[in-house]
Amino acid sequence: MPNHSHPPELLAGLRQIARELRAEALGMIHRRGQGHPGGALSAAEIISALYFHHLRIKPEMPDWENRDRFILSKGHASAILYPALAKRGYFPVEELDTWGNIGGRIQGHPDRLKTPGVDMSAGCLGHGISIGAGLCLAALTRGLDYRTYVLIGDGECQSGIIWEGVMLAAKYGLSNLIAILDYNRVQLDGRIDEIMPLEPVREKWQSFNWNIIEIDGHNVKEVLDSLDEAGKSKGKPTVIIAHTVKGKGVSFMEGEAEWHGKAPSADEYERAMEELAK
Ligand SMILES: Cc1ncc(C[n+]2csc(CCOP(=O)(O)OP(=O)(O)O)c2C)c(N)n1
Repeated sequence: MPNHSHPPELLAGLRQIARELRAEALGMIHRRGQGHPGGALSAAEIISALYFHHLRIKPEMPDWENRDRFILSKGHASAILYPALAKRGYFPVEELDTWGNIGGRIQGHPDRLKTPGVDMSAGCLGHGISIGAGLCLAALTRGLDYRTYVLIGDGECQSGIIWEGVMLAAKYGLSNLIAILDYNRVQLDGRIDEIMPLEPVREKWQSFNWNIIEIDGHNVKEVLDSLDEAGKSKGKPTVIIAHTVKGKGVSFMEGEAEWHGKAPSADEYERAMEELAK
């Protein structure tokens, strides 16, 4: 992948935001007593780079028709998305404390009809690529130049509908569709390799005629470079295969399926925050 130039202050700022998003996400999960820390923490740099630099959005106009769309297809990782939306001004930061409240705007899984800035309701895994492809077709037919970014999980790729969407996007040459695979190699209760092997991942997407970029998903420079590079694709959708670590940033959560969907106790939360502060 060609090297793009980004000012060091930008990279440092995005790293810092990723740290803050992780802390916010764990705080939300701890206070609520439920949530999905593993897959939230693995996506922190990706969300930071998208929401605090790359996406063409206007938080004051969440329905602006030519905004870039972002779909958190792995909707269970909402704890990393909501703090980013709040920090960008889609809703007050204090509202994060209402996460999951019945009737509230910030639901456990993303709800497009309730939360400003959410472009697709998610939670039932698998649908982001197909809906993203639809949004991209809509852009082309309406003469709009927005792009659609879809964050998917590796466990999520076990859903057959992922591959239906992948075929469709290639058929229509949707270069305005960018999938980001959070390849943390662990799903709900075990390792991908044991439950349903996904390898060879790169060759799979290649055989579906997608443009492939492979990065370290915790390296903000590589994340930014890959997003820039994806924007240059002609006639092919792009998948950014982001190698990540489930639970990244908290040693006792890293790589552990146990932390897929469990809230930290008071003691665990304290230890986690100490690590994140380093
Ligand atoms: C259609 C569907 N099947 C099963 C589930 C239950 N479920 C929630 S998260 C998850 C594992 C997802 O793993 P992965 O995509 O790797 O997510 P990550 O590791 O990034 O959190 C499963 C099976 C679901 N939400 N939707």
